[in-house]
Amino acid sequence: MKSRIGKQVKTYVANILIAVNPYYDIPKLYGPDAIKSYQGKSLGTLPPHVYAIADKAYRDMKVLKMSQSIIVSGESGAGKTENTKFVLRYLTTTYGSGQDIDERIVEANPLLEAFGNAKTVRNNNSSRFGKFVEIHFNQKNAVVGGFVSHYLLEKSRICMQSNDERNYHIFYRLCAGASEDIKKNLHLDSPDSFRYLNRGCTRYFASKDSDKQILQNRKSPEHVKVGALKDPLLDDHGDFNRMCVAMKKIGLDDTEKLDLFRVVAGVLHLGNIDFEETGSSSGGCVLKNQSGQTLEYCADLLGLDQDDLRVSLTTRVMLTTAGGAKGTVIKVPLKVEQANNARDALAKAVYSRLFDHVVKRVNQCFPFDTSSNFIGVLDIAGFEYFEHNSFEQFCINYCNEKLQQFFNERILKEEQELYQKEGLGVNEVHYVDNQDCIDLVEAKLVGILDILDEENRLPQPSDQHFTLAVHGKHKDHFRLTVPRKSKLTIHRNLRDNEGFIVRHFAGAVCYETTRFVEKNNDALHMSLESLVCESKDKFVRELFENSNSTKDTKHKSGKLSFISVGNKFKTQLNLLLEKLRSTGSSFIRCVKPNLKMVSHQFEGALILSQLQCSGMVSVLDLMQGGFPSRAPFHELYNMYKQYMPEKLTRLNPRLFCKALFKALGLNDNDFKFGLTRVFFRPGKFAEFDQIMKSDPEHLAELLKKVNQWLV
Ligand code: AOV
Ligand code: MG
Repeated sequence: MKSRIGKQVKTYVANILIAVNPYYDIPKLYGPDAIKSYQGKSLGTLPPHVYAIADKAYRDMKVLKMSQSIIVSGESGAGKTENTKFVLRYLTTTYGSGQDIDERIVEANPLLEAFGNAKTVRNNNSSRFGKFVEIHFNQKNAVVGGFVSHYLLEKSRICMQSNDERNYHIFYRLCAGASEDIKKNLHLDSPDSFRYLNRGCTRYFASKDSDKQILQNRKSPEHVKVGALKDPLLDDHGDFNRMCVAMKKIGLDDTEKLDLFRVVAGVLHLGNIDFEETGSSSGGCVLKNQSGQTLEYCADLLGLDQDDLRVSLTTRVMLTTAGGAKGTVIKVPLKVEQANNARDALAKAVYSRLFDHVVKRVNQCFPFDTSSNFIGVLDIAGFEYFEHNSFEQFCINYCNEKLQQFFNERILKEEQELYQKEGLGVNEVHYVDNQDCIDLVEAKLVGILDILDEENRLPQPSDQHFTLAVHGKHKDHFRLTVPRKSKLTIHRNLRDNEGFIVRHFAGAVCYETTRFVEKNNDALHMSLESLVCESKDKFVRELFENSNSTKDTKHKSGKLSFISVGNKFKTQLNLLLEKLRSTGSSFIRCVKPNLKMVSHQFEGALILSQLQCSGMVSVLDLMQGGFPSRAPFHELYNMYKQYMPEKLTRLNPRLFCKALFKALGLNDNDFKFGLTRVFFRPGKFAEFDQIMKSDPEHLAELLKKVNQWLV
């Protein structure tokens, strides 16, 4: 595999593109000239490139009259999102209709990233949600519109970030870039003054070499004024302006923009509300004195009544059945910790609804009435495991398990079945079927997701009880073990009721189940729900409209209502896979060259493990003896029929191809004839294609040869 970083950052394994993140801009590699040069070229004619994959998807769509998907995968920081954007830009530039829509599909990204991306220790612009972007084409195969589906925004980040990580970009950008006017109206100050922003990011000192290098590489050092919580690697001020330009381009007017900003600011102020014990016998809590102003700001920005907000945060409404008075509403005071949780739950609900709205709004800017086919690009986080793994990792890895199965199906299973059907006599390659692992997670009743839902519906659900239920139902499951027994992963001293280990295709991961129950529930408790649903602010109210539709209807004795996050994701994921299975597919495997996020450093072991995790090793095994490109005889026949001497057209397509190949003097090892099509060794189809596509005179010459050979 060629991978000299900086010179050659991509290679193919069969038709799968492996793209190494160069960690520096290579304008020539992606510029307009590059875009032009890949148009209409077969895979392999030019150096490996995302554009080549995009063009192949387009040509497949056109020729096969079938929608296509491009699955971009890899670990955090490997380049999925950047490559996704290159694909979108390529397709809209090359096959657009020359209207606004083309640009909008590209310009939607800065807005989505502002609300859904954040700085993590692995990537300064890490996507904290998954997306599937479809570009739709009309009968003439020109772009008519787009559609974005999103998956699982990471909600925990809204209230809490790990060390050296940040909240979503929009918060800092708004504080850094908004006009004085807006800042005044939204009562915004430095990010330092907000709880939701000042608990993750350590104050910045450019100590790490990698950071220094990145700093040096930045074009303008002027934004590197280090203020509190201002990350010198990120240009919040400039990014704010770029985001506003993008908003304008996709058609958001000032009112809509301010709606978004108002809610973002509302969430920030909400986070600053603090509680303290009342000291009275009822055991409840009240707002701390200094939170009065904050409460006012927050209520004001979200269109809520101050007193209602205060009461909803510090008490919970319960329906009581006591004393025979069925259905009496009582208010139960909350403890400080419970009030903190209520506040955070509200913040998460508001922000995630806001994100849903942003995606919905984005979709309105490239609408289409009818479409013949689409090309979808999937950019979703790859397999991950950290020191602590929670519900988020569990969902992501479950998703990757499903995608891996799809990859195996498409690349390994279908490929081998085809070889067999066509009688090629290629050695079989074995791979591990991971259906058992998928079942472990999603099977009805006994799967981990259903066990978790079951727990959520109990009167007093607990993470420990759930964990024991998982172990109880899967005692001897090959894929599941208790943390105690296992030497599979490094983990902290977890007890059996505190976690479980799943053996994924890519490795074993120990999940800590604290907060699984809470994270699996998307519902707000009743008082908060009705509070926001009755907001005086139309925009806020609309964010929460229809939110009752998917909820558990049971509302027994004030029990928390329940919307399952896990099962919603499962449903979404199965729909996505159904869609993927109905399309032709291409794969881009992104690779992260080093952990320091710097250019020109290539860590072999790190890269090898990524290739192993993504199942590339089995693919390499297969392709070593395999034939990744193929063309049906009749297609070749039809393609060249018009140039053929009379005598040749009477031949059947298979014989014609034989004659043609002989005449071309192709090496026998480079191709193989199956029953219905000819198969090529990697790269050889492109060579063949180039000969055939060269000038007609040359072709005529060749065909004369074919004729001679026949005589
Ligand atoms: P990811 O999408 O795979 O991570 P990104 O696409 O955000 O990773 O890439 C991370 C960073 O690497 C980008 O911000 C760029 O600085 C750099 N980069 C990636 N690809 C290229 C390229 N082709 N040319 C130049 N720089 C590049 V995550 O969303 O965290 O899973 O969650
Ligand atoms: Mg990303």
